[in-house]
Amino acid sequence: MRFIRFIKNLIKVNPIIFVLFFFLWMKTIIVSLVDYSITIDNWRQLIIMVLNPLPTFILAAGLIMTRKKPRQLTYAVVFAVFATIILYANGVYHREFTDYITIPLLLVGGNAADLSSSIIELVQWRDILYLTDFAVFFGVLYFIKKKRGELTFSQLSFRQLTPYLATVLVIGIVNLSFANIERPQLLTRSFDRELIVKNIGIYNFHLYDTYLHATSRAQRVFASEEELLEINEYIEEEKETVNRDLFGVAKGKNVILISAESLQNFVIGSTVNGEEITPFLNELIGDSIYFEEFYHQTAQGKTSDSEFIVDNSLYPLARGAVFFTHPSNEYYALPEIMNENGYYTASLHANNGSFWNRNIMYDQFGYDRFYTVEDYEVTEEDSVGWGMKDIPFMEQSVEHLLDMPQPFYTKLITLTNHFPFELDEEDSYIDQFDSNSRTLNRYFPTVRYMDEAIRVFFDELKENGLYEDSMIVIYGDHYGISSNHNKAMSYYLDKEITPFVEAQLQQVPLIIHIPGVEGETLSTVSGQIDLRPTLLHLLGIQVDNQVIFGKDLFSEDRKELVIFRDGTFITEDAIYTSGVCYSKETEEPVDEEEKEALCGPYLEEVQQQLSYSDRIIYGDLLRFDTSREEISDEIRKNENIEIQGNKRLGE
Ligand code: GP9
Ligand code: MN
Repeated sequence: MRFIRFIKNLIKVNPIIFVLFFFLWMKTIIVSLVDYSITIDNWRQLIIMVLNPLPTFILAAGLIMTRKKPRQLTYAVVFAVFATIILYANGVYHREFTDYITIPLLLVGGNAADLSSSIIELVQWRDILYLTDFAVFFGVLYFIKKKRGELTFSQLSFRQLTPYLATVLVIGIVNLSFANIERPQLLTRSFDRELIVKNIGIYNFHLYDTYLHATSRAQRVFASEEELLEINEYIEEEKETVNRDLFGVAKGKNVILISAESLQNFVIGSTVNGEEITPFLNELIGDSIYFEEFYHQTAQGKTSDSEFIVDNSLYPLARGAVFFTHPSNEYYALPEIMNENGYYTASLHANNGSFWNRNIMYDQFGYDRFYTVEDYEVTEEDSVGWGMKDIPFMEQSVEHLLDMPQPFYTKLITLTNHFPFELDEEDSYIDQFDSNSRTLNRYFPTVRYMDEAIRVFFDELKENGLYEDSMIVIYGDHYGISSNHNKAMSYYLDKEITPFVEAQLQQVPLIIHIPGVEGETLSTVSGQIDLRPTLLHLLGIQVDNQVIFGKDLFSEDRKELVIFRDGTFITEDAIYTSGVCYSKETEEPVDEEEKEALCGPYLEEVQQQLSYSDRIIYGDLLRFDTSREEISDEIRKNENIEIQGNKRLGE
C-alpha cells in the first residue's frame, strides 16, 4: 500500500503536474490501441500496456519537481509536448509502414522533402485529437487559477526522489517479467519492433533504440578478421551445388532488371471490377521463368533495401537503411562482379541522385553510371506524384540503353506506383476499387499503368534491336499495401487476413524473361536474396568465395527457406511469424509438438544468418577479405579488362 500512499503524495505535492501526466498516460494508452493497433489478448498484456509508460513519466515528474518552483509547469508542458511528438510521429509512420521510427531512420532526413506527398496523405483530420489533453489541461488550469489565484508548487530535494526511483524500478521489473512470459528473450532475439513496442511501450522502445544505436557504432572498432573466417566457414558448409541445366543460358546477354515499385504478387492474374490488373505481365509470364512464391525481404530501407539485397545477397538491417547507415563499408556487389566480367553497369531512376543516398552507395557497389532525373527530360505533363511518369521514363531509358557499351547490366527503377498512388485521369486504364481504403482503391489503376509502361518498354526494346540480346528480370521491390489496410484487403481477397495471410502477402513477382528460353512457373520458396546467385547462374558466371546468404534458385539441393528481417520465415510446409508456427496445408497454427517438427529445425539457422549478415555490415567485415583483392587484381591483370565509355560516378 506504499504505492497508494506514494500516489497520494504525488497528487498532493503538485496536483497540476499530476493532472498533466495523468492525461499523457491515458493518451499513450489510447494511441497504442488506436494508431499502433496493439491488441490485448490476455490480462498480462493489459497490465503491460497500462504500466509501461509509467516509469518514464514518474521519473520525469520526479525530476521536474526538483526544479525551482516557477519553472516546474513549463518543464512539465515541454515534456508533454515532446512525448506527444513521439507518439504522433510514430502514429503517422505506423499508418503506412506498420513499424516504428528508429534513430538511423532519422538520418534519412534528406529524403523528407520528397516524401511530402506521402506524409500529407497520411495526416488525418482526427489527428487534432492528439491535442485533446492539452485543451482539457489548460481549461483545468484556467479554472483553478481563477478559483484559487496563483498555483502553489512544492520543490523536492534529490533525496526525496528515492520513492520515485523505487517505484520506477518496481514497475520496470513487473513490466519486464510479464513481457518475458509473453515473449521470452524479447530483446535478444531477432528484431520485431511490433512485439518490442507491445511489450515495453513506445517510450522505453526509444530508449532501447538509443542504446542499440550507441553499441552498433562500436562494433566496427572491435571487429576482427576471425569473424569473417567463421562466417565463411558457415557459408561454405551450407553451399548448394550447381545445376547445369540452365547454367549459362543467358551467357553474354545484356541484363536489364526492372525494380517494379510496390508491385505485390496478389495482383498477378487477378482482376478488379472484372478487368485484368496486369494484362501485359500475365501474358509475359507464359513466356518467362516465373517464381510464384518469391518474397521481398526489405525492412525500413524500402526500395534501397531491395537494391541492397539484390546486389549483395545480404540481409538489410533491422534498423534504418544500410544505404544511409553504412555507405563507406567495403562491398563486393553484383555490379563489380559484372564489371570484372566485361559488363558495363548502370542504374536508371528518374529521381534525385541523392535520394536514399544512391549516388554514394552506387559508387561503392561499382556502378559505372547512374542516370538520375538530370538525365531525363521531365515536363509538367509527364509528371505525377513522386515525379516522372513510368511510360516516358521507360521510353527515354531505352535511348540511354542504346548509348551504352554492350553487354550491360542495368537496373531501371519505376516510380509511378508509389504510395499514395496518384494518377492522372488520362493514364487510368481501369477504374478504382470500391473498398473503405482510398490507398487500396487507387493501387489497382497505378499498377495497371506500370504494367502498361513495361509493355511499352518491351515494344521499344524490340523496335530498337535490343530485345534479342537481353535478359529482362522484373521483380517487385516491396509491399505496396501495408497491413493498415487489412480490412479493405480482406474485402478484396474475400478472406480473413490472418498473420499467415499477411506473411503470404509479402510475395512479389519475380519474372525472368530470356528470349528463346521456354517459359515455366516454379513454386520454389524464394526471396530477393536469392536473385544474385540465380542471375550469375543464368549468365554462366562462377565466382568463388562470395560472402552471401542467397542460394541459386535452380540448384536442386537448395533448402526451401526464406527469412524476413523480423525473424519471420517461410519453408515449403510452414510459415513462422511472431513466434507462431502455421502449417501451410491448414493455414492454421500448429500445436507445440508439431511446431517442434515443422518450425523447430529452422529457428537457430534463421537467427544465425541474420546475425552473421548484421556482423558483416556493422563490423564492415568485407574489408578483411584480402582474397578478394588478390582475385580482382589477378583478373584485371590477366584479362586486362577495359570497359570502354566507363564513366565512374563522381569522376
Ligand atoms: C525513390 C523511390 C521510392 O527514389 O525509390 O522509394 P521507396 O519509398 O519506395 O523506398
Ligand atoms: Mn519502393
